[in-house]
Amino acid sequence: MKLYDGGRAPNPRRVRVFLAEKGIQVPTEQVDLGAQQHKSPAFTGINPIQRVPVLVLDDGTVIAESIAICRYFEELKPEPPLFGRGAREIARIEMWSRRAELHLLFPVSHVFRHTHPAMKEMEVPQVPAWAEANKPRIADFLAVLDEELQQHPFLGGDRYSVADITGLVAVDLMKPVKLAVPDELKNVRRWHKDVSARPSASA
Ligand SMILES: N[C@@H](CCC(=O)N[C@@H](CS)C(=O)NCC(=O)O)C(=O)O
Repeated sequence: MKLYDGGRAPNPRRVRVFLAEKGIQVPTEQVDLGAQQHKSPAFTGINPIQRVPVLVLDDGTVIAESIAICRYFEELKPEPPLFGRGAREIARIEMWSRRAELHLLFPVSHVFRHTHPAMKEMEVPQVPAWAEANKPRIADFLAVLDEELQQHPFLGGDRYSVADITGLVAVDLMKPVKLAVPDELKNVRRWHKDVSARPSASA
């Protein structure tokens, strides 16, 4: 199999952190997004959506979408269970995973894609007003997250999970667009420190 990776980009990082937590190594090929390699005919043949990450299995099966790739590896190697165990935990992790994507990673990505000079070629047109519209959504969600993290150490409960990976990547993407977790959100700050200290965070 081969994982088409994308350097510092947030979605490929989600998969790398997941693999590091699982202790799985996968042959990897870097796709140079800055050079628009993901728009080449060769890569478009693999993923017509022209996005990374993409996993190609030995039989040629193509699996795109970060969470789909993570789910594939969860099935291959269930330990540690990063999507949870049992109906209750699986559902709660799924809930926070979706919330972390829809209400944090996506809005932060919109801010990044619509304001950062590095995204000029990729996000056409950049709409700075859309970035501005997303900023309060990020603040609102972080406040909700802070309440949750008062009750539990991790997004999905007592166990580190794929929801924390999405949350970590999203909060880290706030830095290049000069957004920060407010000081008063002590629980989010504590959680971010904890998940950043895991060896997988540098994957
Ligand atoms: N929903 C996809 C998103 C993939 C995605 O947007 N990847 C970005 C890098 S983080 C990309 O390939 N961007 C290239 C572009 O926007 O042209 C996933 O979860 O993997």
